[in-house]
Amino acid sequence: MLTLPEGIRHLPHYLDIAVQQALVEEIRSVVAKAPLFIPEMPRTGQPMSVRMTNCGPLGWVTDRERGYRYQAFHPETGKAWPEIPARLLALWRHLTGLSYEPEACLVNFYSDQAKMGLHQDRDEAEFSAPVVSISLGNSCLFRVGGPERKDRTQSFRLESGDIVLIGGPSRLNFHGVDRIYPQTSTLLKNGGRINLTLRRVSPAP
Ligand code: MD3
Ligand code: FE
Repeated sequence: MLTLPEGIRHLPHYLDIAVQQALVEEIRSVVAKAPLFIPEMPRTGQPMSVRMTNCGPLGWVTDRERGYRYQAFHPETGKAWPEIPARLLALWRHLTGLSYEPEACLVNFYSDQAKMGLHQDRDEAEFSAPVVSISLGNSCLFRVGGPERKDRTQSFRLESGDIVLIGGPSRLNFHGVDRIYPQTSTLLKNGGRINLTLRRVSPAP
């Protein structure tokens, strides 16, 4: 039996195909204004295999010199991030019941070879707000552990249209993406996977 850690809710097949397609179009328009960049590990400059961009007042970026951070502008164009599509703000409102908006929507693009190592999300100043994660395109094997790196982990599959809500006691749990399963979705014509995470970054009002 697979029981997720307390505070993590997996909503399989939450978004229907039409909504998934509409989201992909909206993300294409975000990427046209804010091109995908290759994030670098702090200090080593080692490139990550996932490509990223953001929408919203703040975006998550990382490079060798300045490390992990949120900032209001694209690291290469210097332009403000595009707005978060209204459909995503409505989803956040509906799923969280919160009266304030997310400030960042991180867009992760995984090629079929990409992965993301086990890590914590701790660059936000507000940990009481949940993270809302939306999966589009090919399926992945997702891994989640506890608040310490040594804690036992469990893996489960995330599919296109799935949503994961991460909150409360699991907000600082270690997690990562072990692999993408090629050809498990027809949503993205060139394969790969998109993950969107909606986040509150600064203290909630
Ligand atoms: C569990 N992204 O962008 S989203 C990330 O699928 C990230 O692209 C993964 O990890 C992805 O930082 C996973 C689901 C997620 C997000 C935050 C979490 C799971 C989490 C925070 C704590 C525990
Ligand atoms: Fe993360």
